[in-house]
Amino acid sequence: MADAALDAVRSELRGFPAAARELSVPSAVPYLDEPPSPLHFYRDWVCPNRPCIIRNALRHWPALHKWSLPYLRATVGSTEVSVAVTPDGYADAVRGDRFVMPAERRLPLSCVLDVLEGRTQHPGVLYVQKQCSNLPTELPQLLPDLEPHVPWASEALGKMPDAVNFWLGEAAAVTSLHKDHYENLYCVLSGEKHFLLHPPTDRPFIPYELYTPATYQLTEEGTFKMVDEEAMEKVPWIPLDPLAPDLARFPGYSQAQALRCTVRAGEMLYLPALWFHHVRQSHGCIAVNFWYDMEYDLRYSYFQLLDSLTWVSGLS
Ligand SMILES: O=C(O)CCC(=O)C(=O)O
Repeated sequence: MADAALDAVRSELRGFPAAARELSVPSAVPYLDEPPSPLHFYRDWVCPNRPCIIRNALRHWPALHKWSLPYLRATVGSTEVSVAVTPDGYADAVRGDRFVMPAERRLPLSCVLDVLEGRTQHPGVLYVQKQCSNLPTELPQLLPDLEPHVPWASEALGKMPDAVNFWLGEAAAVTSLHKDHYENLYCVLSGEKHFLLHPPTDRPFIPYELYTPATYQLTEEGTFKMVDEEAMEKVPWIPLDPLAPDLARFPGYSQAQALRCTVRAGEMLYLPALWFHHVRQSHGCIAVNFWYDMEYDLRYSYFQLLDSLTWVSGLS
């Protein structure tokens, strides 16, 4: 009897993503030619938790015309920034039986630019990606080149961003599949970013496991070692690479449907809270994003329920 009930729950969970997709998930990420009004943004995109790519929203930012690797060298080349360094380009990702975080190095931005421009070599893969408002805290000289927030989004959401992040890295730097509790406005200033997305409703097909956390350490000889973070609790993370999914191990993922999109210089992706995303980029891509904390409303509670049911029913 208990087994039959559990099977019924699993079957409902497996049917749920397609039903949700039919109701409200687009088959491709739509484009807007102009930034929406606060009302339209809230009504058409935030409320239904739907992504879109907005064109012409950054046209008035000097950054769009000015930012390039030589410009960054001239303006902030001597400024020290925090740089994520990994042997294979994957920061915050599952490697073997560990969840591994990057080695963090403080380097003048010119060192990163030297690597990006092929003037010098550095062990591993470099990514300026510290997600703690590194734009205002580490590179405040760049602030006059853009707006401190996205006014129509701040008005729609009734708040200011929690973080404004600056991203600059090598083509090999990849962000593994994950989700955040932020309404994310992701702006590309130079180059392009390739997003692979899953709606939160695909959760029953997205595997999670618990991993011992570890951090890469870069040795004097330029090699990497993984050091366990003994004091940290185990981390739930997604072991699947959506670009080469191991369907023998995670057969459920074959039923998930990814949306792929490329965000080009001058475009802004609205990535709704709780959407799963995997991100790649062109070499030397420069981007800034605004993280607005999500509303912890009923949608959040329903997602938590979906997440818990997926875990306890053993679908994960
Ligand atoms: O640009 C990237 O590499 C990752 C972006 C991301 O994960 C985020 O904004 O939440």
